[in-house]
Amino acid sequence: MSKHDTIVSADVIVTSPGRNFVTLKITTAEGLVGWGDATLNGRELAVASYLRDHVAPLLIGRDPARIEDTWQYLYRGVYWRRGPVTMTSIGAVDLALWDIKGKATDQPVYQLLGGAVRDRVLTYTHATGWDVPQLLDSLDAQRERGFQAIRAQTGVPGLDIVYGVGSPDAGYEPAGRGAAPVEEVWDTAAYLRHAPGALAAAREHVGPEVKLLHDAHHRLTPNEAARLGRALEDVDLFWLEDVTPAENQEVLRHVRRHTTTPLAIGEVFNTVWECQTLITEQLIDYVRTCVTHAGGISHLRRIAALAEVWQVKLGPHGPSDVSPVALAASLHVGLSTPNFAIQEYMGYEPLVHEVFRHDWSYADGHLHPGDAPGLGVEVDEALAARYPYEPAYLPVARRRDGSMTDW
Ligand code: GCO
Ligand code: MG
Repeated sequence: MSKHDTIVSADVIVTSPGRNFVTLKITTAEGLVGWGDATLNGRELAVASYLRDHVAPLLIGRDPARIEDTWQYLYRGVYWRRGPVTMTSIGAVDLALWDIKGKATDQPVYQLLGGAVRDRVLTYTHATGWDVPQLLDSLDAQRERGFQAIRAQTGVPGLDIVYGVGSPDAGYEPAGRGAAPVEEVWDTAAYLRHAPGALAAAREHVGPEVKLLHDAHHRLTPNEAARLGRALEDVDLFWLEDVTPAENQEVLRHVRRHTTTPLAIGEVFNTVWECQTLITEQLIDYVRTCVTHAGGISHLRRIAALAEVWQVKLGPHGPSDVSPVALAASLHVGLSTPNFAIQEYMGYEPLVHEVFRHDWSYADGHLHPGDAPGLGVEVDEALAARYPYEPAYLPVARRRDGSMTDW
């Protein structure tokens, strides 16, 4: 890439090799191609439109080397800013431009971020069971695959569908195909009666060394969260995630006063400003912002820098509903960022690995981004084109009396 290279096209690819992914492809006059992930589960086409209709035309003719200036242009230069659709779009552009810079300089992106500060990135995956024996089997299966950190979710007696619990042989996929969301029934009291015992059984089963995590998925009041944190203290969780809905950060003060169970929050946050109170008041131990949904590599690094000052670590979101391009980007940040603790890795269906050919690899409970120039992921466009978008939604949840609650 010479000093005179320019962006000549920015195309959006929506593909559904088992589930929907939105991918941005930026091409330069000198023939460099950069890939960005723009997948926002259940709202894919909103991001595709934002990119196609409002961002792509503005990128044409710009200097691909000016990553930070483009970020500022798309964020600060826009009056109606913030929010998941905007920030995911900016994230996709940012990832694609870092990919191009890596390819232009023949360096993996982590080298451009200052180089490796660790040899590999610790990862956690999911274990799931409708009842405790099934959960213990699932934990065993993930340990056999080498995982040393595992998130444990169980069914709740009396509830037919529970967040995070899938069938033992197929991966958990929260989004359901179809024209409308699935409606789940949720009962917090039943969950609070059951979860501490199930997690205590999980700890007893795996012994003290395995890192156990649990996701409450935004459903509790501050006091319920405080009580759950207390009830889980002997389980020695690595983290308890998303105890309360994201809107009111101040409520975490109450939770924090009552429990020392480590807390992780942030997968639905889109900017550093949304994480600010939680980080600067040390109300959390791990910030979970996703490289795609929080404005790309450039912005995730800003979040990491603020978090580092306050001894908060990064444990980014890495569900199967962001693409292998996003996972690659998160790993480049992980390898080069001192206060990066752990990367979520749910894994992908085999077909996804064919559409997104990646240099990152998994071994022995750890991931590595690989040493290919750029992010190290190439998209097979012909294969992607064979799997068009299919409408899919995340579920919604109702209480037993029929009123809506947080999913
Ligand atoms: C996690 C998340 C996911 C989300 C999903 C929504 O911790 O991995 O909570 O399971 O529910 O990404 O699209
Ligand atoms: Mg979560």
